[in-house]
Amino acid sequence: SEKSYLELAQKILTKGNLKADRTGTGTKSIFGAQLRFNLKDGFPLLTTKKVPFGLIKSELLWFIHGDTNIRYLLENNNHIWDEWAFEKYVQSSDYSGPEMKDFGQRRLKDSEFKNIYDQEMLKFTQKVLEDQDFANKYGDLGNVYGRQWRAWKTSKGATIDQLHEVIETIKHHPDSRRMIVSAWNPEDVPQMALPPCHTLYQFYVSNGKLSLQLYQRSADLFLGVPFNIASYALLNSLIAQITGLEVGELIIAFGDVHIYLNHFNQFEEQFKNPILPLPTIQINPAIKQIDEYQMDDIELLNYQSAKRIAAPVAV
Ligand code: THF
Repeated sequence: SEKSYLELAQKILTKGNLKADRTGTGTKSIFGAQLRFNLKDGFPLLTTKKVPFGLIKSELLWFIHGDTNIRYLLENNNHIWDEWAFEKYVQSSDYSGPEMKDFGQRRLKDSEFKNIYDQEMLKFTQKVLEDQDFANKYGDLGNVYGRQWRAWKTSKGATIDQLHEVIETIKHHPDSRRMIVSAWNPEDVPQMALPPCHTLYQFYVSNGKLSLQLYQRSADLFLGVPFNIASYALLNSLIAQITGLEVGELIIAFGDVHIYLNHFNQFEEQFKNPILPLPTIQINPAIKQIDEYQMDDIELLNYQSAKRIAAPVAV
């Protein structure tokens, strides 16, 4: 529930271990925690701050379609993966603009640099939208979620569509204990800019209800986790509909669950806001195949929330 999410945040702020991290920002963290959401209670979008559901929807459809190129996200005004593509571009020999080394940290500390960075980023995203060859080369994030879910490469040169296979198993062998999709591919990890944070998920069917448990190895509690909760709740609902099941529970098991040092004030602000009744989602009942879902087929209803609370993302 949202209450347990906020309690987890309190616990990390008071008892978490201070740790340096890859991004140079610094975090407080604990290792191992679990959140449970009964999806019958409503759609688990946080209400103590506004969470942009449209971005969650387009990101999830991007994964489901097996797409790994940020162009689709940009077409839907979704910029949450821009930095990871931009980083590849500025490190390449095709980039000849101003020095962008360490842009994730520098844009927070140096406003003059931030202006230059924003201009270069705008040029980059426009080029991805306008130039298909450039998009193919620099918009693609490689072997990220969409690839591993829909086209996992085997040692024999074939591919495995894990998402399709798991849906077939839910339909035909719902008691199976092997309904797993893994995004963690040890062969690919060394070459990846960002190895998958939501690593592996499993389905469970009982009493006509579909439940999903996710293992998340690394969790940015303020920015990422609200997205991840809503994203996997939505995935579970989309699959429940095409398999003729009701929704059950969403469970997230965390590995390193952390709060970045520059998100502490945001949490203090969020704690003051009351928890409001949950929204619901409405899915086009005509859709019977996972690949058919498009943006218009999914609608969020009755979302009440506090205001958005802005926070910098660590790259
Ligand atoms: N890296 C870090 N440091 N945290 C993450 O949560 C994260 N992700 C993905 C990949 N790397 C990550 C990207 N997901 C936002 C939300 C999710 C992201 C990245 C960024 C974000 O900034 N959300 C803002 C709104 C942004 C906007 O309006 O454009 C918010 O207020 O929620 C975890 O999967």
